[in-house]
Amino acid sequence: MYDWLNALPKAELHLHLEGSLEPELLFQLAQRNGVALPWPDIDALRGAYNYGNLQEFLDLYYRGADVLRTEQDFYDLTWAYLLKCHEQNIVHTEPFFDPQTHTDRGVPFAVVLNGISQALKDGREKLGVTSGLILSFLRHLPEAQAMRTLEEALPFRDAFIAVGLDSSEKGFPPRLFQRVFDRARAEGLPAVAHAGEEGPPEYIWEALDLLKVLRIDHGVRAAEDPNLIARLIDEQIPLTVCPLSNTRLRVFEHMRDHNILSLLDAGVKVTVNSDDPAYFGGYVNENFHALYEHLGMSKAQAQALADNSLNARIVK
Ligand code: ES4
Ligand code: ZN
Repeated sequence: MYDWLNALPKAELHLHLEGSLEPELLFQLAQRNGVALPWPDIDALRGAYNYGNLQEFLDLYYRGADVLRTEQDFYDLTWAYLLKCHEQNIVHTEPFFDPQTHTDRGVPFAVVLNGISQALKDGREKLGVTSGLILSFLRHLPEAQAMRTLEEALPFRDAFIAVGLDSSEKGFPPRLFQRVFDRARAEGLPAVAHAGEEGPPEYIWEALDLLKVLRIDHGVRAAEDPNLIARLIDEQIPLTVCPLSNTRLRVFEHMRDHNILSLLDAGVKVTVNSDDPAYFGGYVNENFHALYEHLGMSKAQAQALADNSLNARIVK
């Protein structure tokens, strides 16, 4: 079963490039850039990978991203992730990056984008991994700053396939970002948004009705609202679900409690993704393995999940 799961061709639709920064590369970049770290060694950093909720993880994730300074750093980060895709039969990926995490530290937008874009191009040419990049706004910061980020990105319009919305969810509903998503749509950029990870089903309704998203990132709390589930099925709106992330961040206490297969069997277009693989203990294949081990996922269910991921691509 493991070999069969590993060999399935699949797409990854929910991956934060900053969250693919493995501890070894993090320490290497810190040394290369002369950045002092709060952890004495890699084991101490790994020991900090223990979170009670989304915010505790995000505090570590933003701290880790501070080692990313040069175009080469962003290239190396992205290339390491693409090698993993190649290893895992991820034939297509639509990763997020968070420009504000870098521009707010003084790293120019073009430095971030050029490093990532060059690696994605090499991934297509040398590994055969196709891709499209999603520019994600940080929802814990004001909409005006997201708007400024969009303005900074528009000269590079062709480098993106969509905009997204991530970071701390509770208290930062999608409706706060309606104008920036309106602007992005006017520029021809489709949208996705994190909703219903820690936040309530209302945030998923808002993402659909106000931000006009094509997919919902996470969305597992939709299960609390039967009318919402009916709509997701009716409109075939994909959910990019991240099982290991959800258990690490205590959205579900144990993998056996996860609702992804119930949603699949109900007719929701769920997909399997890694979110922040360096921080949550695995890439896409390890997520599939966990569903087999703890939820008894069948081959037919795994095939449907992989097919959903390929069909839910923005880049066809
Ligand atoms: C994230 Cl798991 C998760 N949720 C929201 N925002 C994020 N950014 C990176 N990982
Ligand atoms: Zn995410």
